[in-house]
This record gives sequence, C-alpha cells and structure tokens, in this order.
Amino acid sequence: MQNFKAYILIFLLIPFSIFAEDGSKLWLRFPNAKNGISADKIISKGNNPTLEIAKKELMNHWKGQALELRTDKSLKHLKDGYTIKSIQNRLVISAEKEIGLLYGVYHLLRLQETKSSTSNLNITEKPSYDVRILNHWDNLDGTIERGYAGYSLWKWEDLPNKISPRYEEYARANASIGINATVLNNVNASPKILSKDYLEKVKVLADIFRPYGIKVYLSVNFSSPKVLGGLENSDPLNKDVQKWWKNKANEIYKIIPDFGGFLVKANSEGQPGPQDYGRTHADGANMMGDVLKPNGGIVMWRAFVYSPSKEDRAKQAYLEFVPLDGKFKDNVIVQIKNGPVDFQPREAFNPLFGALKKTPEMVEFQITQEYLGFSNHLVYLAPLFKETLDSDTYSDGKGSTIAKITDGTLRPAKLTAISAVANIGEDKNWTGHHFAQANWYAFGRLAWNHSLSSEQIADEWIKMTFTYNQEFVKPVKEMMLSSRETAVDYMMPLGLHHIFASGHHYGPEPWGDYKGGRPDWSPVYYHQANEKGLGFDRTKSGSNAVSQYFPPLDNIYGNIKTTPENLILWFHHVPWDYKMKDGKTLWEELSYKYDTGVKNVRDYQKTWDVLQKFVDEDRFKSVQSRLKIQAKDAVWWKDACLLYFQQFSKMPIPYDIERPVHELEDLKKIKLNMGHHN
Ligand code: GCV
Repeated sequence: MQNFKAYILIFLLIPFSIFAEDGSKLWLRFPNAKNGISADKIISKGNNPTLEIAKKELMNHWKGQALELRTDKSLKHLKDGYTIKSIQNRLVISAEKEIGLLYGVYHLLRLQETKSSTSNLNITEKPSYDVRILNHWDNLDGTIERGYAGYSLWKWEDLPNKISPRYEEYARANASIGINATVLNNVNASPKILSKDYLEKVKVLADIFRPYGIKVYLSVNFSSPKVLGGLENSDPLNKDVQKWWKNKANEIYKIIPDFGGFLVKANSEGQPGPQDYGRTHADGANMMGDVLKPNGGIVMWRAFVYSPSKEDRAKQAYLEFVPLDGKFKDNVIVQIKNGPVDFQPREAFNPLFGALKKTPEMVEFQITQEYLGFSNHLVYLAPLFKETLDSDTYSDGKGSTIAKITDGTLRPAKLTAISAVANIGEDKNWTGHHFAQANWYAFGRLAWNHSLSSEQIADEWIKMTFTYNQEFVKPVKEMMLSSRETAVDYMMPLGLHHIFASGHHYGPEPWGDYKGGRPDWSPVYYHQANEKGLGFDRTKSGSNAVSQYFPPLDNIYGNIKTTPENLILWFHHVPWDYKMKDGKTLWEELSYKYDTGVKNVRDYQKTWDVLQKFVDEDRFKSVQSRLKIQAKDAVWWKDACLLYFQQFSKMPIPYDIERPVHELEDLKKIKLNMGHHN
C-alpha cells in the first residue's frame, strides 16, 4: 500500500510536459487549454465559414474575457489586418474582412500562450506584404525536390476523393501565422498539373484552404501548350498558344474562382521558356499576365536564370532582367532569390533588388535547408531572412532596404509579395527536425511583419512549441539565434560559397572539379583556391560583379579593405597571409572560423542535454540525435575544408585548435546518396 501511494505521488509530480509529443501540433499545442469560452461570450454577426473557424478557435482555446468580432468596412486600409481593443469588459477585434478577424484571434491566442498581457489592449496590425506565399517543390509522384521531411503532403493519387485531415491542419497552421497563399507544385513543373484531372484535385485543396484565407497558385511548365495541348509550339507570340492559355485560365477559374495565379521557372536549368522561340522573359510573362488578368490572377516570374556562359553566374540574372525593366504587365511580379547564386549559407544580397525601378520585385527565400544541413542541422533562419530584408541597396539613396523596395514603401506597387520554398513533408512533425518548424513559423511572421526581430520570433515560437519556462527559453533562444552563424562557420565562412558536393548539396566537396561539365557547377569555380590565395574576384580586375551594386556599395565591395569580412571571399581573391582586422592571417582566420563552428555545435549538445527535464522524451531524443549528426558533420566540414585548402596555403593549422581526425583522401571517397529526388 505504501508503495502504491508513492507511485501515485510520483505520477502526480511528473510535469505534464514530459509526456511524449510527436510535434504534429506545431506551435498550436495549447498544452494547458481545456476548453475556451462559451459561445454566448462571443458576439458576432453573420455566419461566414472563416468566422466560424475564428469562433471555434476561441471556444476551444481562449480562456480570457468575452469578445466581440466585428467586420468594419472603414478598416480597408489595414488590408488583411485588424485591431484588437479592450473596451470596458470585453475585447473587440475589428477587421475589414473575416480573415482579418481570424488573424486577430490567432494574435490573441499567441498572447495567451506566450503569457503576454491581454489586458488594456490597443493593437493595430497591417501585413507588410499582400501575398505571403509558400512555394512547394512537390512533384506529382509524391517526391519533393530538396524536401527532407518525407514525401509530399499532397496525396495526388487519392485526390479528389480521399481527403487527408492534414490538408486542413496545414491550412490552419498557415493561417495562424498569416500565410495566405501556396504554390502546390515544383517550379520544375510537370505539364500534367494543368490537365483536367489534376485541376479537379487542386480544386479540392483550394476549397479546404479557402476558409483559412489561403489561395492556391500553380507552377506551370512553359511548354504546356505543346506537351499537353498538342500544339505545334509554345511560342508566346503564337495566337494559338495565347488562346490555349486563355482557355486554360478560364477552365481553372470556372472551378477555382479565387485561383491566385502562376509561378514560372523559364529558361533556367533546362526548363523551357520564351527564349526557346527567340522571345524575352517579358514576352512570356506578359502573355500569361494577360490571360490571368480578367480574373485578378498574377504571374510570379522567377529571375533564377543562368546560362552556361563564361559570365560570372552571380551576374546573370541582373544582366537578363535589367534591360526588361518597364516591359512587364502590371500583374507580373519578378521573383528573386535572396542571393545571386543559390540559397547559400551566406551570400551578398542579389543586386537585382532595387535595380528594377518600374517592375514589382519579390523575394524568394528557402525554408527547406538544401544548403544548410537538410533536416539534420539545427539552423534557425530568421537571422538570414532579416539580413536580406534589412540590406541597404542604396537604389533610391541611403535606407533603400530590400524590405522597403519589396513592400511598396519605395516603389508604389499595386501588388506586394514575399515567398519561400517550404520545408513541409508528410513527416508527423511536418518538417523532419523539430526546430525546422521554427523556420516555417519565422517566414510567416516576417511576411506579416518584417520589422519583427529574430529574437522575438524565436521567443514566441519556443514558448508555444515547448514551454514558457525561462530556464528553457533563454538558452534555447541563444542557441537558435547563433545557429545560422555557426552553420556558416563550419561550412562556408568569410563569404565562401557553393563548395558542396554536387547533387545532394549536403556535405563538403571543395575539391569538386567536374571537368567536361559546366564550370559553374563545380566548387573549384567558386572558391578559386590556388597558391596565392582564396576567393572569387568580383572586383573590376575580376568579374566586376561589384559594378551591379549601387554606389557606394560598388566601391565598398570593390575594395578589400572596406568589404565586410563576412563576405570577403565572395568579392575578392585574398592572399593567404592577408592581415584580417583582428591581426590574424586569412588562413588563420579561416581555421578559427571552422573551429568555432564545431565548438558551437558541441555547446548546443550540452545546452540541449541540460534541458532534458523540460522536454517530453520523444522530442528530446529526436533533437539530441540530430545534434549528434550535426556535430559529426561540422567536424567533417572543418577537416575537409582545412585539409583541402591547406594544400594551397601550405601553412600549419593553428596549434591551439583541435587537430583533424580524418584523412583528406578518405573524405574524398565519401559518396552520399541522399535527399535529391529528381
Ligand atoms: C527547383 C537550385 C536547386 C534546384 C532547384 C533550383 C531552382 O539549383 O538545386 O533543385 O530546382 O535551384 O530554384 O529552380
């Protein structure tokens, strides 16, 4: 009997949080919620489906005051935004549209779940961007290009009849952070997506997402008229081709009246495009813009183009698109990756931002960690997103940040948008790594309000996803906030880029030299290591990519002394014995950076282990085991890069850092077969 009592006591003392959790609830866990307020405490008019969801969320989770949900046409200037005000003994959420009310409800729930005050509220929110969109690189066969959380969430074979409950959960998660748009399929698009059968499937998803304020968009293959429609060609100036697209657009709008529009990767990495017919990107984009316009659709035309020419790859998008400025229709927006190469751990910002003066521009980020350790490495991406958005392009004088160029502040825009490649798959926890959920969350929050800090976003996410106990929040936040720089340090410090193994982009391959293939797919093209030094000369004496930046940046980046050291090897070929600002030589600095990266990951392991008591076992172990992989990978990166570059620097690895544990020759033999499904 005594023992039995003791068991009961122990059971009661076990904190709730240590019970297993699979991460499927994301940041919408509501661990302490039983039931929310009763229906009679919510005043609202009408019975729109979005409003019903808002009320349901309150009844399930809101434990505070009575509320009024009020639509108010005079709030049009807030777009999807809302106000929340404490008025006497109740809270009033007002918005022009029901979706604004739903966003307001999620705002309140966030305050409650992060233990923030919910009294005397006087909040006004307006989104930074009109279109806040996820790009899924999901193929119709269920694989995902650069997806690391299992197969696709979209079960195309089962649709339109069988409907996974996750479709609605996905919509709800997105709505809770303000995401209002999604491109369902890979930019390397199969023409089949526009077939009647597939459009019926797309319609089902669009219907599920609609009450959550999410519009569906599709990536389209430029050759669709020829491949799907059997036309002779897909020339955008061919009348039959134009007619084909027009009919297709009408067919779509008939079943999906609020269809968002097309995303197009054209004449890029082997995809078809208008240049196949001697036409320009503007010709192609405008043709599609024309057919979508009557129904309010838009075209997001990607600027990720680079041909197998001798020209520095980092310069090519600018060279192709600047001459087309002013030639695009007003429902076309040019979608530009944050950097001019390809989602590297750190890049200089893309010089196209600000260079198009008469054409709306939007950023494309990558949430999926193609170049950041897949779903094995803990890398919190808000600092990367912020670094881009806060970059000053000087296009319209000082203060012309990418945020201000793309959000309509500097360029009056009919339409503003921001996008990111999703990291979502069919894994129970959606993103593979539990901490990768934070990157989905961070993108949504920044798309809503790009002035939020990385710290605030991390703080919210940790509290809602794990616990608001400060003993947990503080160290985890520090780990998250430093994690992107840590990854840069152990992979590609000081502006190094694209020294990944080809194909999978996971591990290091600085020795990669694919003779016979395109030079700009080889790591040696990017780091240019030789006896003299390291780095890509993009100054006047090199590729002159610096000339694509507005003054004074062209001079700042063009001069080795004024280039920020975190980009020095991006812009310069730097001698091995070059003296860095802290007095170390380049070689020493590089060595210490790699070492710091490794040490930091080891610290993350310690940080995490100490926190075991705050986390349920499943999530604790899952993160712990991934940190082990990350630590091993960091050593792999450090050894591979230092041993390889040492062949050129011929200098000793500083004696106070840990010695390599691998042989270069062994590392060269590693062949991974992972992650890349296409
Ligand atoms: C969708 C990089 C990736 C490709 C991707 C491409 C793109 O090259 O490695 O997988 O293709 O970018 O963004 O179009």
